[in-house]
Amino acid sequence: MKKKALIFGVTGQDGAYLSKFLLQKGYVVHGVKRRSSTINTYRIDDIYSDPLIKKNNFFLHYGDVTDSISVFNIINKLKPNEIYNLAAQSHVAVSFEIPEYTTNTDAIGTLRVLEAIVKIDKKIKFYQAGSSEMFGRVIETPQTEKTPFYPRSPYGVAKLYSHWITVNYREAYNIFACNGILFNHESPLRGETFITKKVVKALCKIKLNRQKKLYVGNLYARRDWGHAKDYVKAMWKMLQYDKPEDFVICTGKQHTIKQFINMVAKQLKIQIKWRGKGIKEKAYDKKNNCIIECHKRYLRPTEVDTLKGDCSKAKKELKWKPDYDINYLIKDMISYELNILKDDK
Ligand code: NAP
Ligand code: G4F
Repeated sequence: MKKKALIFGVTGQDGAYLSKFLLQKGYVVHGVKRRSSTINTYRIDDIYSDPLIKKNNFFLHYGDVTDSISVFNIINKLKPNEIYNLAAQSHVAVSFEIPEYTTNTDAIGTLRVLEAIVKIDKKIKFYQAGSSEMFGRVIETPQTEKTPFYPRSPYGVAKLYSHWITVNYREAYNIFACNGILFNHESPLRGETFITKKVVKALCKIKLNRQKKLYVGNLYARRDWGHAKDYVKAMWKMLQYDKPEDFVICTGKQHTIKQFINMVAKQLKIQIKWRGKGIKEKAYDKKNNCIIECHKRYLRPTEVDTLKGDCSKAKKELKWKPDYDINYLIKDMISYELNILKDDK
């Protein structure tokens, strides 16, 4: 019998990579997509034409984690072996603008899925997409599974609720429920308003004279960036482990936003020089044109200044390690972007 997986958030970056990964492992994959006025499946459309993936193993269902009826009905109808809850309003800055919606989706959405599992079939394994944002104003570096949390945004607080409700349902109802505490992971399929995608896309356009300037916020925040391809493998490994536990997934290396920009510029052979300080810091190309400026619009009311993880537990217990480094990640993102720009003249 083929294993059946259900992915909430299938149309997102991780949903797309996880779907392909599970299909290649021989799973039947069901995904929940939201109704939207425009088609929102561009990240998974290629699944249907992938020669490595057997046909008739991938199905989509309309649903929403803010709608407990749809959550219950889908799980009840499918009775999957594994559920991956990747559904979230995942943008930290936006969570300050729509805190109530973010909480409903990112916190109570998880409760709805867990409650359905307990009512329908306690044997269903559950993965919760937790975040390094929960460490927020970090208490120690590097961060491990034992580091105390201190979230700094409505998003981080909502994810912290999801973390603890997952632990609580695991202990209260003896279900196989795991929290992945994933540090930032990126890819060509990353949402356009996250910093890595925003920088790669803009610098590719600047290189091809299709854009003049990029506006960013805090250049000195530090992040531990990995590749989404590696991280979805860790999600799956957590659900194959012999007991349900929580795991930090990261690379253990960190860079500032400014270093990330410099690395992208270097790979694109754009020479840049930085001048100025604070919000007035700007980057200039070799003709002295200002191509990057900071704008206070992109600063957050409370920032997470630094994140750097330690994934020793995942390495030891799950035999997981990241295969891709930041240079490969940037190369992959640039090549995807240039390919699109080439076709989009
Ligand atoms: P993403 O690209 O923003 O994808 C989020 C997915 O959730 C999309 O499919 C989105 O649907 C869906 N969604 C949003 N609200 C929903 C709702 N109310 N009901 C059902 N589905 C809903 O995020 P990602 O980068 O793939 O991340 C996946 C998960 O991991 C998220 O929970 C995120 O918070 C968490 N996480 C991400 C990272 C990271 O660095 N990427 C790190 C740690 C944790 P639409 O396509 O219709 O918008
Ligand atoms: O790319 P970001 O928006 O990602 P952030 O806030 O770290 O959150 C991402 O990673 C989390 C894991 O730690 C996930 F849980 C979450 O769902 C999401 O995937 O911002 C990264 C850093 C921040 O410090 C931000 O202030 O980049 C800084 N930044 C500077 N200029 C900017 C910008 N961020 C964005 N989005 N846009 C800017 O112009």
